[in-house]
Amino acid sequence: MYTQSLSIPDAAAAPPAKSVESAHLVQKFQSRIDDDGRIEPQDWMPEAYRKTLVRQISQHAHSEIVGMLPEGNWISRAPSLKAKAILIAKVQDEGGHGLYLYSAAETLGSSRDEMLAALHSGKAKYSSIFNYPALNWADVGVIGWLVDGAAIMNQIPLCRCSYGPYARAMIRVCKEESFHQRQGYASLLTLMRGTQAQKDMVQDAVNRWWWKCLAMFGPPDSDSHHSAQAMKWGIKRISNDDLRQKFIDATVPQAEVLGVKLPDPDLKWNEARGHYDFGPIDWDEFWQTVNGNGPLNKERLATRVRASEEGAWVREAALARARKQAHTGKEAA
Ligand code: FAQ
Repeated sequence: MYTQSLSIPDAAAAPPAKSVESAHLVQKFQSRIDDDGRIEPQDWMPEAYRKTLVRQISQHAHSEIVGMLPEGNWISRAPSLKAKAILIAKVQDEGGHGLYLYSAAETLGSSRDEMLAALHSGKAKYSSIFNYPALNWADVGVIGWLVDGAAIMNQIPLCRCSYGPYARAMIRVCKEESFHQRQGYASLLTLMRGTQAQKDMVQDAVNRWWWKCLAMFGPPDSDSHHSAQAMKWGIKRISNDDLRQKFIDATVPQAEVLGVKLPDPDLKWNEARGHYDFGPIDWDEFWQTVNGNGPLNKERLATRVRASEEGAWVREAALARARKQAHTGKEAA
């Protein structure tokens, strides 16, 4: 259902992998990447490259749609009509990002049904960050400022990813994420000009989200088992640790303008390195969350499964209509 995948031979019909992945094809493929060219859906690619992309793009798509939940929860409680309209648009954009990304992954021969089944069964991952609760209105601003801010930092290099459909999808996603980050920051600026209780609310939200945002970039380079190959294939352009550092360096001055304190006693400018030093990240907590044991993993997944079940009739109706239109079209021709 819904697949837009191009005609890619299935595994049974394809010749044995070793003969297909001849040294010549591999070399041609790698040279194109080394020359900063793009790989398109109809091009030959190693099976491992295809699998890596399906894994990363589908995880990314799942993150976008699960990522709608923490802020979506606040739409009915937004403090003004304007704030509500902005939040609806923002959450809707995240759903759109999921759509572009599932479509990009489908060009690699994976159907959306397969990818969603992997999400619903708990087999597929999505970003750790969305397993934490948005407790008050300041959390919504902090998600925009820090979570979208971290997402952009990670995603801008993906606009130059070697796989064409993913790279092109990321260009539009990044433009929209940039608006998301600004609206979050603007909302926090408003709160920081308000009462002491509002300022405290912002500080509390920053305290709870800061470290989780740093972990979004993935494990340290030394523990990142996919990074080396993904860099060679031009999927990743900047490593997890380097992106994390870029995010910290960019965010510290923004926190100063806002008037909040980032909750890290070790955070200080290192003149020799030309970067901010920062304290240790709790990787045990990160892996607990990635492996399904974060505060809201079960709730988030249950909400997605329920939404899918409750929306089944819409998908069936859309398919029935498409079939009817195709049939009517044939008769008219
Ligand atoms: N959460 O070897 P690496 C957003 C897993 S979008 C969960 O370093 P890789 C927009 C990783 O999958 C946010 N799992 O892996 C928004 C792998 O496990 P596997 C999502 C994580 O792929 C904002 C294992 O750890 N963005 O926020 C995480 O080279 C606001 C080893 O790691 C993307 O997905 C994590 N944080 O690098 C929406 C961007 N980190 O698969 C709503 C695209 C790592 O072997 C509201 N993805 N893991 O079982 C990427 O750039 C990469 O996949 C990384 C991980 C950087 C996430």
